[in-house]
Amino acid sequence: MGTPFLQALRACLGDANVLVDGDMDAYEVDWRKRYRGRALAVARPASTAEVASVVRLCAAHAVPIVPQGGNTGLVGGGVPDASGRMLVLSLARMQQVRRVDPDNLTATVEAGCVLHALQAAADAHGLLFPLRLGSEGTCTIGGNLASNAGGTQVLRYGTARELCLGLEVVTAGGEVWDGLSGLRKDNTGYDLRDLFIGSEGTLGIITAATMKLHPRPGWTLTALAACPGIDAAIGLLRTARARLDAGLTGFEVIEGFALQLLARHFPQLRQPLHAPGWAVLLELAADDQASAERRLHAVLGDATARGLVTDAVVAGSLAQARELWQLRESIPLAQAREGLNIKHDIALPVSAIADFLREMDATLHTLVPGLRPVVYGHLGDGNLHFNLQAPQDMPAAVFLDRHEAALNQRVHDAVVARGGSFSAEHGIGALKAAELARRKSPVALAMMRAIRQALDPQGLLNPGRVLPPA
Ligand code: FAD
Ligand code: 2HG
Ligand code: ZN
Repeated sequence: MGTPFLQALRACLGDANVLVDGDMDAYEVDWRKRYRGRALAVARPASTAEVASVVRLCAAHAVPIVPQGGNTGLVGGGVPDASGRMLVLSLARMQQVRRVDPDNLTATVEAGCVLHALQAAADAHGLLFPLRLGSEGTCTIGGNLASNAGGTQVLRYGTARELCLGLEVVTAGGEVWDGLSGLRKDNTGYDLRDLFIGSEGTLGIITAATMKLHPRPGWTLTALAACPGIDAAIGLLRTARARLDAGLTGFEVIEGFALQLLARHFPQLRQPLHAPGWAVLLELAADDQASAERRLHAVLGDATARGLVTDAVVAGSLAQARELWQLRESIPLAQAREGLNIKHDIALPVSAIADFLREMDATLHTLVPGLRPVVYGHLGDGNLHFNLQAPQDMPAAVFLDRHEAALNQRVHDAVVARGGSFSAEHGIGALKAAELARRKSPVALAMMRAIRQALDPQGLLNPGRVLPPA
């Protein structure tokens, strides 16, 4: 039977939707297998009303809640801690696409709707939902919004925040806020929507969202180009921006060692360029095939003439484009297979990136000889994944234990000194809560704590995440 809390939870959701003991494993460990906690139970509500009832029950019994969508988060914010006291509130059963409104260019979906399902729903109407992540087959719109996900199309369409018009949220008190507006203009007071986006489950439970759709481009073309160095890749970005403007929809960089890891762990993936120093994956959209090809060749021709590009392949079909994207999207998996690594998800002004990388190259190896940086990311919007793999002969656990703190400090100091961010798109979660407390100004921290206190006075929503205890 369990405690009065579990009995009430079962009465509310039905026995099948309250998991305990051995059934909770998949909910208790994060994608990277870096955070493994223990939950009190897992609740799987099917509607907003059920979410509200569960939250009211938690408030009455002082049970902390960790909301969970697809559990693909990379900062340990979506799994319970080790206390055995937290309830995992999974939104996975709330998957409905409530409405697609082609004239308003919006779709309203439930929080547990998988990102790929929303992309497909938009596509079925001849429209585009442009958020694109390697985890799109599993991550959910609720999780995307709670972490303000970025991905590969941010330079053209913005982050999850910029794609969201309205939200439905269950508050910490178990009330439902219906803010599912589809309006592009609405200046009626404080923007509550933007408070919840990026709050990682600490201010409310997102149960549904109205997202912006876009017209689907007439033609999309993808190319992979070899660049001799990061300066050349940035030169290519400047050229592509100047010539393509809003037609440039993706601009990803991959450093040579990341390609070597791909070859080691995914030998079946064809690598069309021969051992480039850096590779750039570039995507452009145009009205039709002829204009897409003309514009892309102009960019590559110009860049080649100036020595920025030494080799390039252009996808001749959708399948070939998919293959090129698969290379890029498989890097996090190749890294995971190589062993647990230290992730730095950083944003910098594009103009500061080459200098940052030079400083890292000159200093990090003296801290940890044999260190293996894996550098790739969304150069088009200034977001790099500057991830550090252990030296070949050092077990990952020893590497993290001995060197994580010092490496984080060195990397984040260099980022902050250049006006950058130590969390560009993955959020704070448990991984970076202490770093946030260290690096945010006292004024910013005080405002954040005041907001959290006002919206969740009992401190039951994802405690310990984003803001560490004062
Ligand atoms: P979860 O992992 O379940 O949760 C993430 C956070 O949001 C947690 O703090 C959780 O408590 C909270 N949360 C979840 N649902 C709700 C809700 N309904 N209401 C309130 N809080 C909630 N991220 C990027 O930004 N860009 C990328 O390119 C990218 N690529 C990735 C590639 C791979 C292979 C993987 C594994 C991850 C990648 N990610 C990327 C990270 C991750 O997929 C995204 O952060 C995604 O948005 C998380 O969605 P989710 O549904 O899995 O959320
Ligand atoms: C990506 O861009 C994701 O592939 C994951 O944001 C990055 O695993 C990472 O560090
Ligand atoms: Zn990324």
